[in-house]
Amino acid sequence: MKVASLMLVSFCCVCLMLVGCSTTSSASSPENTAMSQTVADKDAKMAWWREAKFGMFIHWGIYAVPAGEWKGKDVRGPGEWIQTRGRIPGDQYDQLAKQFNPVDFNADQWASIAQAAGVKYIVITSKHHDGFCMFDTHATNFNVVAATPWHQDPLAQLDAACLLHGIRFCTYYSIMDWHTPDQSPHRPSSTAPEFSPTNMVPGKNDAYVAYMKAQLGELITGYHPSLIWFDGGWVHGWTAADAQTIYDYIQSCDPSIIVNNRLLYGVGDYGTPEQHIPNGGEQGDWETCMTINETWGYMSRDKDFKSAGTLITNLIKCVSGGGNYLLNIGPDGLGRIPEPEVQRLLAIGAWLKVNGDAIYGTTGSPFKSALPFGYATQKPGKIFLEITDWPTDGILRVPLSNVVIRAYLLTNPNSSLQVSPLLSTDGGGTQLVLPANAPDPVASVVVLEISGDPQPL
Ligand code: JFZ
Repeated sequence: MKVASLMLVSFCCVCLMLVGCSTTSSASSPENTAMSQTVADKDAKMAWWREAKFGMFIHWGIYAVPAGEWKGKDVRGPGEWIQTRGRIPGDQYDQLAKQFNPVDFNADQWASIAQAAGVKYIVITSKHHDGFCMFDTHATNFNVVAATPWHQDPLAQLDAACLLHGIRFCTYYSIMDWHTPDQSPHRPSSTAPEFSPTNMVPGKNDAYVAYMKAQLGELITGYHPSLIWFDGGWVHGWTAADAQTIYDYIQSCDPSIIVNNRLLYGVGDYGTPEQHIPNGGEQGDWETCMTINETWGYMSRDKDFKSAGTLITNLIKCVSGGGNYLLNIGPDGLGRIPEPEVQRLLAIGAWLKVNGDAIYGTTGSPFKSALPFGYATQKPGKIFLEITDWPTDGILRVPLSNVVIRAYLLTNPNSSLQVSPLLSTDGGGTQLVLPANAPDPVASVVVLEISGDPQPL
């Protein structure tokens, strides 16, 4: 991993010399880009991400300071939306930067928690809709190094810590920007503006795209993200040409960078269902992003945390549907990951430590429909059954016609389970005899070794 990342760095530098990740380079046409990425190119680019299955989203910015409250009142909506939902004028919102002093931030601790949770990549906000930049950028002073008393670059520190902990560093970037002069608020007002959805100021698309390129160039060369997660593309006047220009620019800097689909207009590498897990998955590559409580950015009053069991089941459901799970955390204004979030992450990690073989590097369920007892994933020659409803009669009926070479519990690989084919009068398939008690209270994994491709009934 370290070697790979270092190679990536040197590769990026070489590429910079050759292609010049330059803000002035003109974009190639959309047709060129679409054709220049072959299926094989895309498979190679997506390989690590398809194996990773589990990522950690981090929403962190100066909105963590008000934490969902403005002038003593609760502001509805997620914490990172407080500026528009609270109708906070820019000159007042900007003052939050002066209060952002996260003295408890510890990049190594965050990366250790991510590693213990079993995530393979993190995606952290470099700039959210408020326009505040959480990295050292020369394109605006509205950034964490220049505008806060803290004067540190958390993304640089996390990038380095992720490398040490074997985790891919990736970054989120919002197209909508409530701070740039190139976009105007939905309802401008000096006392109670409503920002979202913004409008591109007529004639300013090129200027804003140049600003984005400048910042993305800084991020790519300085922090070498494996993936860029765009968002907030619902700006009136954001065009397909703008989206394609940004995608092409990123590819020109480093063609190994994965881009999600929220540049909009069908540009990008994978789908991003939000806050739900599509039943049976989606076509192509996809990743469900989800909050661990109700908010993305820290909100002190939001104590509505999903249980560890729900989160583990969600991860299994995503992977069984062929997708990834990107689980969000919202660190507070002092740089602390809230304790209930840490507990849940560690619980998922403990489950993955035992059962990770059924998750990482697998593909989705081979079965034609949902299984009554839980979920399934597969690797060549193996089917993993993640059993969330342990059968009370001790018999697991699997709609599979393959000869099962051997079946065992992942917790006990040396002891085989009794397997017998079911009579066609019983619906056919295979039945397994399970121990009376489930090894895991949330999901226990049975492994079926099979020959040939799965033959689901
Ligand atoms: C967006 C952001 O507005 C939000 O703050 C957070 O960053 C989240 C990950 O993404 O929220 C969205 C984006 C898209 C939809 C809904 C909320 N959508 O497509 O329904």
